[in-house]
Amino acid sequence: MLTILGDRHRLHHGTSELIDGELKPCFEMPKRVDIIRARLHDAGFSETIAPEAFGVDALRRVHSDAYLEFLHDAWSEWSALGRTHDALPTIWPARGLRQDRPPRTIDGKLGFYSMDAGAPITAGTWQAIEESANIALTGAARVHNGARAAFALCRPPGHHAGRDVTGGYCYLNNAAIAAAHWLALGAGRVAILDVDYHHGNGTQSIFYERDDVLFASLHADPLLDYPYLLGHADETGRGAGTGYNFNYPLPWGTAWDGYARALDHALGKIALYRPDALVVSLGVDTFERDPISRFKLASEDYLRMGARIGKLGLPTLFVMEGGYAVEEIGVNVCNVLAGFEAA
Ligand code: Q9C
Ligand code: ZN
Repeated sequence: MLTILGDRHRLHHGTSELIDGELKPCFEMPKRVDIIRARLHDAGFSETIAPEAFGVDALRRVHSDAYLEFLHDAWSEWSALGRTHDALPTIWPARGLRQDRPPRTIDGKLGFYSMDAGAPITAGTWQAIEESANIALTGAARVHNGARAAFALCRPPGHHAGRDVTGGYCYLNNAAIAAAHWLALGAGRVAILDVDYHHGNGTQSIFYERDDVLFASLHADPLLDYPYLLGHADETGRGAGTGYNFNYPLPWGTAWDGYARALDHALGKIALYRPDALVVSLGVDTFERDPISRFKLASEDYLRMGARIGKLGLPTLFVMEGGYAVEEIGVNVCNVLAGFEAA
């Protein structure tokens, strides 16, 4: 399995996030990539390459110009006020508030472009998210050029980021950017399978009205868990996208049997769609000992997950999303890739 990875993710290391009413150390940390890299090496996945630089046009297929400008300039505008700690929003564009007049000052912009306080902006965030997107783009290009599959070791993750909104540790939607690139390279249909514990609200919203990208997501029921405000089963797409969005909200405590039933259903929908390529938003926060999640998948289950995805026989790009049981994240990710290759 070809892996695309880089070092600039290290420039993004948020200090704290709001958990249970307290500021606690960020779960989304550079060590996640270190552990995955070490395990890739031990598991014999030694073919690694650095990302190429694709430029802003590849990001503009998914994100608005105003949002990209905001992300690019946020740290300099924040630090110009003498602030040295992470930039976090203090207001959000909730019901009843205008969505069409971006504020001019940084505190206003942080709120306007955020869904929560889960995506701190630091001095190196732009460099890290730009590289993370380039990692996904390089992976899509490699698979388009004939590789059977690739693993984009993206960090920060991306699936909660919408066209012009950050949230849940996400800034640029790497999976969506990869899918859009595949279409630009000539693919007619791309499917995205999101197996992160949390609903991929950003990815869903980006492609909700389109029939050239099918989105299927397995996740904790949004009535119970983050992101709370999207991910129900009755969200099936709109306009031309009607019938191309599939959500599988699952209860807390879901273990392999219940998970596999939903996964098989999603894979059946993807097979019927006959996509030219598959992007897998690969979160392993479904793991039984994940510190912020409540599913019960065991490490061996990730071999089974990879095998079922592999049986589709599609050109496939795995894009790293969540997973916070840091010591076990490498084993779980490598099990998905090994199961896929064995299929
Ligand atoms: N009590 C990803 O996995 N906060 N993002 C959870 C738990 C947000 C997760 C709070 C979780 C975001 C990419
Ligand atoms: Zn997640």
